[in-house]
Amino acid sequence: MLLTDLAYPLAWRSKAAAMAQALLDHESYLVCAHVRLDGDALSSMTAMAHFLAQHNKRFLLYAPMGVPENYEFLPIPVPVYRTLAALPFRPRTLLALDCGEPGRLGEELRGEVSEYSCINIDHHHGPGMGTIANLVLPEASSTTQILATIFHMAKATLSRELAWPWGSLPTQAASATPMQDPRSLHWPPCWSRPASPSTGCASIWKKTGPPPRCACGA
Ligand SMILES: [Mn+2]
Repeated sequence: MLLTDLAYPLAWRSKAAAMAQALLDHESYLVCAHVRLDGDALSSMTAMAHFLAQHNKRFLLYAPMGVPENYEFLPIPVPVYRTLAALPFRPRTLLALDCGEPGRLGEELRGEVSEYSCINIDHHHGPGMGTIANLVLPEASSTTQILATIFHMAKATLSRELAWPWGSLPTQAASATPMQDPRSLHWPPCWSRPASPSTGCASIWKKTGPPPRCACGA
């Protein structure tokens, strides 16, 4: 068995490839997860933001309760909108991550969920709520593990921004190893410095503009 067989389980690959194609087939996304973001939900949203930016998709991140205080040190690459009333454009497709039922999306989005077509990627038990694509794998340790397989099948550029620290956050949080403070590494996206085209952040900036403050604290 190869290490890649563990990281990207063979049993998931055809489904993940179909999901990758579904993500490429649509153009504008409202990316969300369950309310009260945990490490997996926030990691999934952030990694997905980088993936969608790599593929020149329009997208917005939405979390009605915002980013929890204990994750505020993480550099989020784009603004996180807390109300649907303030969105700069109307996305066509809901991309629900780490959440398989409308009841966990928060009251505001739950009330509008029927107005969107929905792509759902989740590891919780249940049928999922995807109407145009649905990938629910309860055997997965996290939604980020499913995303890693999807991105692998999509031949996504596994950039530093996409892979770290979000992809490893749930694993590190569950281990006894203290997580390194990302602020000590000083890598983009840091909003206080010009974005380099090589970081991939510049393409995100073009879509949504930088957030109002530097997420890394610099
Ligand atoms: Mn979760």
